Amino acid sequence: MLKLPAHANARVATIARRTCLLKLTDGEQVEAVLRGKLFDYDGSGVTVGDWVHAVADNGQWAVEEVIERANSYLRKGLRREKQVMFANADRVLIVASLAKPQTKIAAIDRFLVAALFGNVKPVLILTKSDLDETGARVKEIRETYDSFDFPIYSVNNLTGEGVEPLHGLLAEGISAIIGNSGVGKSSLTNALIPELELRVREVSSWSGKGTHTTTAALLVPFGERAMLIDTPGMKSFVPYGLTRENLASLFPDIRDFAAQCRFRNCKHVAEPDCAVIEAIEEKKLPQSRFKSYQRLLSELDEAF
Ligand SMILES: Nc1nc2c(ncn2[C@@H]2O[C@H](COP(=O)(O)OP(=O)(O)O)[C@@H](O)[C@H]2O)c(=O)[nH]1
Ligand SMILES: [Mg+2]
Ligand SMILES: [Zn+2]
Repeated sequence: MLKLPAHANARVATIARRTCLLKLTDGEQVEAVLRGKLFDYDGSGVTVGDWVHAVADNGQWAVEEVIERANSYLRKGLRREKQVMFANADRVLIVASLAKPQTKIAAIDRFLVAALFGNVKPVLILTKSDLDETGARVKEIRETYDSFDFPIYSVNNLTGEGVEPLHGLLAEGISAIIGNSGVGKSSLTNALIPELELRVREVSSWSGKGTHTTTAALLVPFGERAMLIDTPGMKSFVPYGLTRENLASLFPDIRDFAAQCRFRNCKHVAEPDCAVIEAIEEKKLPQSRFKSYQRLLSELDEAF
């Protein structure tokens, strides 16, 4: 669990431009303005989950300082800009559906790369287990991430089957939920925390008050010591901050084989004694993982 930094007295629950909703450490929720110097904090502004130091002057709260982030979850915006979706989460639940729609390994890998890049612990949640009757897809996904040590859960949100073990995981700290639209994120949160819908509405109704409807994430408390960060729905996700150099370290399974290639600068295409190609042929490395890696590599900005 991430600790409360010294002199932080509030956490950002949601944000709409220059105002945000703060959750004070005493539990109270207040609206606060941001000081101008914070509009561009860390290249993209203050985000949900940020610990801040806020002061009240004549009943008007203002955020004076953002405390250095312990971790952050980044995506690339449409103009290739950095977007910090949330910060300081104890874990990110990557939600993927087994069928209707079947989430591709490539999509899971994108969310996973962002988690590894930002130092947020990933948890994989496979929904719609009822639609994977033979269990073939669950098996395939478990095998794909065999060399990783993150937990994988499979759930049926409609009956609640498989949801129970998640309660223990979410009981403490901050859990963020991420995943493409339609995979069952809302259904999962409803199954997990029935009162959450109302809480989310309370927070989002605040952000709706502004002239600009927010697309920011929402942080909502539940239980005794836990909070959930609900992220807005999205069709596609592009991780931010990837370079030719760091991408390999974000695919540790591939990197381990690549270290054994004959050539140091092996591209794993047609070089002799390529340990990566060998590993794929021997089914020690899933082809899908290598495809994800190559796809992300091909998407890197020319500037890098
Ligand atoms: N069969 C089945 N359908 C599900 C399950 N979870 C969600 N759904 C359905 O999938 C659709 C999208 O779910 P929703 O929670 O809105 O997805 P979100 O966009 O990620 O929030 C809805 O029609 C849900 O009823 C599940 O475990 N099994
Ligand atoms: Mg939803
Ligand atoms: Zn190679």
